[in-house]
Amino acid sequence: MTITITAFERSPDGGKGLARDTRVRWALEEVGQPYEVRLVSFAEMKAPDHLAIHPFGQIPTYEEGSLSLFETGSIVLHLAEQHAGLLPEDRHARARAITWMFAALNTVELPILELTTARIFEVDKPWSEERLPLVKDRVRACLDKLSARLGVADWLDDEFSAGDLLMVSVLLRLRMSGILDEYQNLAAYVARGEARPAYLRAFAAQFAINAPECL
Ligand code: GTB
Repeated sequence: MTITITAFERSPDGGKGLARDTRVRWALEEVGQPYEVRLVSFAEMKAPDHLAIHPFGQIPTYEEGSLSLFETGSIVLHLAEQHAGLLPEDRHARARAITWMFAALNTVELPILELTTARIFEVDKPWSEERLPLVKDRVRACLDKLSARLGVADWLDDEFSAGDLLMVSVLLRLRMSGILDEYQNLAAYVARGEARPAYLRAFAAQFAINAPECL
């Protein structure tokens, strides 16, 4: 059955792979599933046809036959449950990998999103200069613990899993801030994720659509 996902007609990040369709593309590549992409404009995202699939009018979405999904975490979990390659067979190891998926999206991504808001959308506010260091410290408080847990391991729980896929994707958003480079093991962890052939294919596919035209 054909899998169709949605992505920005043109991502505001100019092909850096930070929009969340890259996470779904990466998961699809890891499990070896071919897929099609329906590109949507901001206006199309808010129109009834798209809202019927995504109640909040966002990307990515996932369609496969009569199944429609939204929420990146749910889409990645669905793929990981349907196909080998992203979740271990062992029951406990599988539950731990799913726990890391939630940790990535519910614990680590929250302060990182707050930092993005502070750096980009609040930068012209009179209180921005005072607030930014506080927000950065909240990110560091989280990364201190993640870094301590990862230690010298390659992945969060032995084998690469959907937990790593989401955690690496979330940490990638920090690169521009320079904070990731304060943590040698996390920077190496992200680089390890980015070096996976499945990530490279996913990145290239979104880049082909979003790269600035001058390149
Ligand atoms: N919780 C949802 C999920 O995980 O799927 C969140 C989905 C979401 O935020 N989608 C964004 C969206 O559709 C795109 S990824 N935004 C349009 C809207 O809300 O109207 C977020 C994103 C956007 C832009 C960049 N960028 O330019 O760097 C990076 C990430």
